[in-house]
Amino acid sequence: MRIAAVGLTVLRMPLVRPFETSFGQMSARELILVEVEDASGARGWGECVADADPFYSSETTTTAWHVLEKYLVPAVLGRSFRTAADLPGTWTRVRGHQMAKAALEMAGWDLFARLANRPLCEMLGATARPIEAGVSIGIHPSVDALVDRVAEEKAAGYRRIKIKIKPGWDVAPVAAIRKRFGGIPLMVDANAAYTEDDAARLAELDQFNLMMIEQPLGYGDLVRHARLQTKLTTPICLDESLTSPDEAADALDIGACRIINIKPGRLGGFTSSIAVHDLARARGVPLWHGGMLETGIGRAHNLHLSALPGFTLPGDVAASRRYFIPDLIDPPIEVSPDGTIPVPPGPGIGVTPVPERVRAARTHSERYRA
Ligand code: OSB
Ligand code: MG
Repeated sequence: MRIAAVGLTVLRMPLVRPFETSFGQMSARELILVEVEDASGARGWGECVADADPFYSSETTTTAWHVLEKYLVPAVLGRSFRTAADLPGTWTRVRGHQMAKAALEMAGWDLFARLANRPLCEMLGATARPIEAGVSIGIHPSVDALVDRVAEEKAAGYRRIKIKIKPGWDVAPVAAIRKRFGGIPLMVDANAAYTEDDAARLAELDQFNLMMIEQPLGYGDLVRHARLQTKLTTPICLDESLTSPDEAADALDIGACRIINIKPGRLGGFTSSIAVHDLARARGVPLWHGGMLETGIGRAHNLHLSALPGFTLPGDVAASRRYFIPDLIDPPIEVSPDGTIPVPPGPGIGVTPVPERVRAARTHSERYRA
């Protein structure tokens, strides 16, 4: 495939309800939609998961735009590729900026799979299968409101509940959920809100038999996570800390985590995500697919990657309507009553953005030609 043009569009989409984590509250999602076009006019799409603010990671929509426009898009424009796996080789000089890199690589994968007339999951080495879906529930104003929300999500069929925690919102909400719903598959995500001094507090969570605690400590704290894991029976899962296959290998080598969350945006794309997948699978480490409040475009990408066999735990791959009504795609991603989501069938990611909805959400747009 020869990349003849790349389009970048900044979109701002209101969230159905605010989403609160230890790093703050979000009421809208800002994102960059990436479109790559080959000489025949075929197109592929990707979604950059960097947010307006550098709170989950250091990247923002603005930094991603800068790096895409100045470095990544020029690296691929006018060039021919045998496979989308060769795109990252053109930008090895660019350090960091994983989300910007991932968005362009993933758009390239969609185009590559469409040109081959095959579903993306097959190009990634997977076979389509129903994907087990879990939900991520934000911090709520009260424990009662949270418990009501868990009841709704359970009724929708989701196979695992994750709640966001932070100091002062941890043991009480978990205890309330266990009391009301018994031994449901339950986990917590701290988004780096604790320090090693909180080890005793975190160990109080051990009594609740959680599947895991996600990213309790800072993003650079691999050694501290390893020390913390020796004090907890609950497995630690890393999210923010792992931005490359080497970091994932280091984390496993030193015992900083027992479970890994894969997000292609955080890891710099599918090629790097597959490397982490293969590493974790070879070592018998459970994996699941994380989420970044994606629209249907990013969500479809995530479902295709989730079909790889190493994804053994339910992922944050929920229905579009939990975040956006309407979604960018039509029909939206829906969850089945059994708590699974089908991989969208058809060539590529299997879905395309609805042009009027892109126009309605667009704040800025550019097109670059070879
Ligand atoms: O830590 O997994 C996270 C959303 C935005 C940023 C970080 C995270 C999240 C979520 C939501 O937990 C996952 C989703 O449902 O998309
Ligand atoms: Mg997380």
